[in-house]
Amino acid sequence: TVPWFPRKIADLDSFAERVLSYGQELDADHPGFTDPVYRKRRQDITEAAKAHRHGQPLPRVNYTPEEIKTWGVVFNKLTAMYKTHACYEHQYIFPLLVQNCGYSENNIPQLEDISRFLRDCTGWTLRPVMGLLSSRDFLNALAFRVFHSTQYIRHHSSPLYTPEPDVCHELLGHVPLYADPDFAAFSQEIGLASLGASDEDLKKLATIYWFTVEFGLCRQGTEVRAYGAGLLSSFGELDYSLSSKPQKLPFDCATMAVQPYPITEYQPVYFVADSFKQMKDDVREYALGLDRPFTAHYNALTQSVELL
Ligand code: H2B
Ligand code: FE
Repeated sequence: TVPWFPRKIADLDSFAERVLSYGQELDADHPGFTDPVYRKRRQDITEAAKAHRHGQPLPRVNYTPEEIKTWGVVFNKLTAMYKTHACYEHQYIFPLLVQNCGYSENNIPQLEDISRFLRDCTGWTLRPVMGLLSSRDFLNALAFRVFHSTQYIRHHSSPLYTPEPDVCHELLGHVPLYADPDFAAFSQEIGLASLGASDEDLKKLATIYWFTVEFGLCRQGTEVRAYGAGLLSSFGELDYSLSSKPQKLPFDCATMAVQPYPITEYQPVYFVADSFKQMKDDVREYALGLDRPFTAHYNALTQSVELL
């Protein structure tokens, strides 16, 4: 039997309650674990995310000077590296986010403003989320061109480290590429493949997501550059990933889908793609080989999934 999956965009409302970890509870190894002020702040931000429903404006957060300071440290460290380390698409889009969405050292941009901007560019929108979703829920949303984004920021005691996604990871790492039409189409393709996928196939798609959207490298002219959000939001790994230390394999869905990876260390292996267009075609073809009695299409006019 085929696992349940969302058929229309409002069905994503049912994900709001189903977060796996963090959100309000913090593990003992989280830098904010013993800070009651931080924990209370997280709770306020995640409560608003939990209450959000499709069609409503996204909650605005009035960030504190301390939070903005943390953002500023991360922002300056990373933007200084983008010229030499980020893919051209990221570099092209970043100034547009500065102009249109309030990206700056002194301001944490608001999801509502970014979501409107992305919708104009590629039809992608953001949804606020309390914490980590299951792989299935998270990938299913991509089929609707919806990206779930956290809204809280890492603890100020370690601005260059976070054990979980935060607003720096989402807004600096993920958001820029969702304004690129080819990357947008590629990412949606993973989402469409995940709808009703078996647990085994879902794990493979989550692994493809890991090696592309999170940790992907791409060839640009004679150089290799980063497009993965895990790299573009990590000062240390961004530099390491382009060095000669890790292994770099050519982009291939079937190889990538079963490649083991560590989650708490720098990646020993990266996959280098030729173009987002090529990636999209490859994932679509890969999806045809999965064990599923239909193919899924997205009707953007009705914002619903059609099965063929
Ligand atoms: N949930 C949230 N909120 N953000 C993510 O980036 C995320 C997630 N990534 N759930 C998913 C899991 C990823 O690790 C893959 C698809 O397993
Ligand atoms: Fe991420």
